[in-house]
Amino acid sequence: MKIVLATRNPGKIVELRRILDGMTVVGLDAYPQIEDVAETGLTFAENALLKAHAVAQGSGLPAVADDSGLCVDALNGMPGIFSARWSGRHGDDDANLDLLLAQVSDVPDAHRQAHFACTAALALPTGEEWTAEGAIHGSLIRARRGTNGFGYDPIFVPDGDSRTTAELDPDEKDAISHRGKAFRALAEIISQVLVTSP
Ligand code: ITT
Repeated sequence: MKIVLATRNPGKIVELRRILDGMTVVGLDAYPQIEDVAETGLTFAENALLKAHAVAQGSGLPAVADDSGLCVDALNGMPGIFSARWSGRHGDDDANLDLLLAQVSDVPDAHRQAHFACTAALALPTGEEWTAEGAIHGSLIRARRGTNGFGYDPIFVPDGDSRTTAELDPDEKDAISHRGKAFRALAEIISQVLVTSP
């Protein structure tokens, strides 16, 4: 049984193919007729389910989606669900990161805590749905370090490490990341659901 990855973010696609290794996953590029879904929800779970359902309906196959973001304590949890479009340009990682760094420039080192959050969603063409969540806690540095990963990785240092998530090897990031945790939990659900599906 094939599963469609309901994301157009190239950084996520690379990570999800690694984390869901062993499952037959196809990208959205195989379904050019499926249009982008407006992320109108107010939570990661609502947006992840919106994306997964749209792609399950459009493809006729089980679909998995991820809604994720960086939640900064000093900004009351923002950018949160707006992480991909924080600068006003959806998916402009550089502009989003620069704006966030400027916004927290006056925040002292002791108060720069943040976490990445992810809700992973599975939807079937029948309308059934499941979700799983993951988070990773850490703090923000003041200038980019590292070239791995994507998005805000160059300024996020996980608790217990001195490297940014952009300085971790891909496998190291997957082992502790919000996305790794959420999708490993969802993978167990996927295995059970797809085995018992007609
Ligand atoms: P899709 O909706 O097509 O999946 P998207 O990029 O719009 O792609 P989201 O709405 O879930 O996805 O936004 C996720 C944003 O959160 C992403 O663009 C980054 O800015 C940030 N983000 C999420 N996970 C991250 C990670 O592992 N490392 C760095 N930044 C991350």
